[in-house]
Amino acid sequence: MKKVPVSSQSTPTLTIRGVALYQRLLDRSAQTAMVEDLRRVVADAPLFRPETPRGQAMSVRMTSTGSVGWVSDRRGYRYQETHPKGMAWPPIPESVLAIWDAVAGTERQADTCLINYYDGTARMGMHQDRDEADFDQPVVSISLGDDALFRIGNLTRGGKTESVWLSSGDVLVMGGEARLVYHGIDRIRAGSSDLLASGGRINLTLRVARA
Ligand code: MD3
Ligand code: FE
Repeated sequence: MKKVPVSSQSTPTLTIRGVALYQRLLDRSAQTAMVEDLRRVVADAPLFRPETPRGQAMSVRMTSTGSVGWVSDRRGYRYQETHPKGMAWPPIPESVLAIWDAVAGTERQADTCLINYYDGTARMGMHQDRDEADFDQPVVSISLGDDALFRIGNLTRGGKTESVWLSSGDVLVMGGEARLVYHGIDRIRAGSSDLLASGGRINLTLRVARA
């Protein structure tokens, strides 16, 4: 059996509207090791700043790993087999896949991991994740670096929302009815973590994109 370098915690510390939160699932050494793996990824597949289909630059910078990666430009949101610069995406690091194995609760393996980088002023507006082929497959998110204020809404836009601060090492699992809820990141608490030498926040989202 593959070694999973996380605490043996098997139940969420908090569940909000069906989103399971495992706080500090990764200890500091697991976080440091994951950041090292991500530095190698970003050296091969640099972060880029996507444009929305309406031509608005996003504040979050991104890259991907896996057989496909998420991109956005004037042609729309989609998964594709290559980075905008043309190369194949790097493989998903083993350290990251181990988290999927520990918490996703599905037989399928993730085929993509999106890497989002937030500087102190970046945010992500409320949206649904619906570019994947099978909504029965969960999404797993890993937070690294500065704290972020995560907001969760409803299955349709608008209505009451709930917010929770995410910290470095936290893992979220969105499955079942939570898979299609609106969600976003309102703001980053700049300087709240010293994990990343230049500050900011990394969020990883593991997904099954293809059918
Ligand atoms: C709830 N990223 O990349 S991760 C995204 O922190 C995205 O970078 C945010 O939303 C971030 O699409 C939030 C938490 C998350 C991810 C996917 C979800 C929450 C979700 C899908 C359904 C419901
Ligand atoms: Fe999302």
